[in-house]
Amino acid sequence: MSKKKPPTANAKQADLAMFTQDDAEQTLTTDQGLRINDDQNSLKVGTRGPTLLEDFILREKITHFDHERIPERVVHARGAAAHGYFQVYKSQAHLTKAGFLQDPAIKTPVFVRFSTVAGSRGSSDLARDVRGFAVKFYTEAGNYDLVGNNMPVFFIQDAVKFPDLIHAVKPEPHNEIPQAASAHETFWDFISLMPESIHMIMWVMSDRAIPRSLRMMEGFGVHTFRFITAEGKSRFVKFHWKPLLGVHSVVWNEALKISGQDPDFHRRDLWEAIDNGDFPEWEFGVQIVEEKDEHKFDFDLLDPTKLIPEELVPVQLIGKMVLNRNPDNFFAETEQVAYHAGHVVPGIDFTDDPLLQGRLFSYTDTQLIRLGGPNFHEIPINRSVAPVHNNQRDGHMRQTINKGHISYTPNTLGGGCPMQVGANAGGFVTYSEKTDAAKVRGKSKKFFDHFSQALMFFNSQSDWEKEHIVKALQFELGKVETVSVRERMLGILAQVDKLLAERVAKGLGIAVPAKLDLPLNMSVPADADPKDYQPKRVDKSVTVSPALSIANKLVDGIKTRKIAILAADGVDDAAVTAMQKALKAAGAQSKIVAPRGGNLKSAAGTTIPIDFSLLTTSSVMFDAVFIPGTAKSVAVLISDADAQHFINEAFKHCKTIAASGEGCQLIERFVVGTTEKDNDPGLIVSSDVVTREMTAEFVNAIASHRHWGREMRALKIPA
Ligand code: HDE
Repeated sequence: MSKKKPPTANAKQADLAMFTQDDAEQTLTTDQGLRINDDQNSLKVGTRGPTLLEDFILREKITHFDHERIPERVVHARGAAAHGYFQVYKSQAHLTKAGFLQDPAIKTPVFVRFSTVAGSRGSSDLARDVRGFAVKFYTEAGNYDLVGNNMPVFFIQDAVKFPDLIHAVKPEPHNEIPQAASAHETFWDFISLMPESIHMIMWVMSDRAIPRSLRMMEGFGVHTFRFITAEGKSRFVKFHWKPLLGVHSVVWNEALKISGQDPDFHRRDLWEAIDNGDFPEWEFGVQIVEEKDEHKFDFDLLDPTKLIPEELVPVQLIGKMVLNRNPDNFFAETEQVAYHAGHVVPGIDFTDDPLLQGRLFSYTDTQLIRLGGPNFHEIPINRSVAPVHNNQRDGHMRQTINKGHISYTPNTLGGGCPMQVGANAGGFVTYSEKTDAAKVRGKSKKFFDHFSQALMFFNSQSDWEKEHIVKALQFELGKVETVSVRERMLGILAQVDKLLAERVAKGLGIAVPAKLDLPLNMSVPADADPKDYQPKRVDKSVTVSPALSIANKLVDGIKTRKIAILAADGVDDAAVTAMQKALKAAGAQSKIVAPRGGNLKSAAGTTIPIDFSLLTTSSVMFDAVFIPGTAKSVAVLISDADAQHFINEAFKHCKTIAASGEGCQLIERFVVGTTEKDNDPGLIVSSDVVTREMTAEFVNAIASHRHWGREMRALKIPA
C-alpha cells in the first residue's frame, strides 16, 4: 500500500502539477509526440487539388476539435472556481472525528466552484438566481464535498419534485426562451401550485439572488447533516459560510445592465481579486443540535424548506477558508470538477432529509453522462490526495494501471488486499440510526407549515429589502401572461402576508383573490385526501431574525471595492493622487474613467493613464464615483452625455459620489433635486481640495455599500 503524508494546503497543487503542462518554448507535435513541420497547409494533390485522407495530422487535429465539448451540467452549468485552503480554529473533536476539523496546524486544500442554477454555460452571471457554493475538501481521509448554495433553504421538500422544478425554471422547451431567468410562465405556474416553495421564493426574490460579488455571499449546506464523534455520538449540524467582506448585493436595474456590460462580472471579479492577492475568505460556521432536541422545534429538522433561526441555535465559527489561486485551465478544472453530496469522510454523516437522500443518488449518476464514464474520479481535479485502492476496474478512459491478477474481495491470493479498515483506523462506518416504520410515499405532518418561515424572512428585512422583494415579484409575475397563475401566486403570498400580496398586486393591476385556491388534485397524490395536504400555519417561536437581513451584514472598510475617478484633460492631478492614495490605503481599487481612451494630460501637465473610456465601461461596474476638478476637465464632462448618464445612474443605484473643486458642479447639475442633496450621506463634496477628512468620509460612505434612503427618489431618475 502506498503511504502518503497528510495533505498540506499545497498537497493538491503538487498532485495537479503532475498533470499540468506549460507549452511555452516547446515544439509543436501530434498527440503521438511526432514533431510537426507544417501546421499551415493540409496534404493535397497539387496546391489546387483535393485534400488527402492520408493527412493524419489534419485528421487528428480536426477530430480532437470535433469532440472538444462535453454536456454542460443539467443545473449549475454556469460557474467559476478557485483553489485555496481550509483551516480549523481549534480541534472540534468534541463534535466530530472528521480529520480536517481536528488540527489547527493543518491546511486542507479546497477547490470551490460557484454557480448559477438555471442558465446555460454561457449565460450572464447576474441572473436572478440561487448561487451554488460547492466546496471540495481534499482531506487526508478522502474527498469531502460540501455542495451548498448561497441560500439556506430550498424550493422543494422531496427529491422526486426536482426534475419538475428544473423543467419549470429552465427555458421553455418549445422555443428555449428565456435564458437564465425565472420570470416566465412555466416557473410560476409550477411555483403557484407548490406552496412549499414560498419560503425559498422570498429568498430568491430578495437581493441575495443578485450578489455584488461571489466573494460577498454567504454559503449554506441547506440540509441538516450529522456530526459523529470518535465515541460514536451523533449530533445534528447545519453548515454555514460567512464572508469576511460582508454580504452585499447589486440592485435589479443594475443587474440587468451588468448582464449587458459584462456578462462575466462575477467570474471576472473572483479572478481579478485572486490575481491581485485580495484572497477571498469565509469563516466556517456550524449550528449544532443535540439528538435529544430533534423534535423540540416548531419545524422538522429534515425539512429543507426551513432554516434554524440563529436566535434559537447560534452559529459557532470554527474555521476559515481562503481562496488564493486561480485555476490554470477552466475546462480541466472548473468544468471537469465533479462534486457529490455523498462524498463524506468519517465524522460526517447524512440525515433522512428526503431532498438530501435523492441528491445522494443524483450526483454520481449525472457525472457518468457528463464526464463520459465511471472513471471521472481519476481526472486530476477530482483525484483524492488520500490513496485510492479498490477493485473497481476498467471503463472508458481508465488511467490507473492496476497490477496483479486480483480484483475482488475476499481473496487469499492477494493476501486479502486491499483490506477493509476498522473504524478506529479510519474506516467509514455509517451512523446506525434507528428506524422502524412502514414503507410509505408521504411526508411528515410537520412539513406542512409553508408560510411561517416565509413571513419570518420577510419580516426580518429592512424596508428597502422588503421593497426590493415586492418589486422583484412584480417584475417576475409581470412577465407571466396567464392571469390565473398570477392570481394563484397572489393567493399564496397572501397566506404569507396580506399586505405583501397587496403591494405586489398593485404593480400587477389585479386584485388579491379572497382565498387560496389551489387545484389540489394536481399537487396531491391521486388517491390522497386533499385535506391531508392543506398547508398549515404554526405560530413561530421566532418571528423576526435579524441574521436574515443583509442590511445587518455590513463590515467595516472597503477592501477590494472598485471606485471610478471620472476625469478629462486638464484634471486636477493633486486631487486624483490624493484620492488614489486614500483609496489604496483603504484596500480599494480606483480606475480612471474618461470620455476617451489613452492618456490624460492633467492641469499640472502630468500624464495620467486612462483605465476605461466611457464607451468601454459604465457606472454599474463600480461601487462609487469620485469627480475631481478643474474647470477644464469638468467642462468636457458636462457636455458629455455618457458622463452625465454615469453620474445619474450611480446616484440612482444609491452609490456614494464624491466631488472636489469644480467637480462639485457635476453633482449640482446632474443629480436632480437639490433639497435632499444636503442630507444625503452618500454625496460628499469639497469645493476646494481633497482633504484627509473628505477621503475618510468617502471611505466610510462607501463602506455602507449603498444609500438606500435615496432610493424612492432616485427611482425617478431616468438613467
Ligand atoms: Fe444539486 N445537482 N441537486 N443541489 N447542486 C447538481 O450535479 C440535484 C440541490 C448543487 O459546481 C448536479 O454535477 C438534485 C440542493 C450545487 O459542479 C445534479 C437535487 C443544493 C451544484 C444535481 C438537488 C444543490 C449542484 C448537476 C434535489 C444546495 C453544482 C451537475 C434532490 C444544498 C456543483 C452536477 C458544481 C449540481 C442534482 C438540489 C447544490 C444533477 C437531484 C438542495 C452547488 O446531480
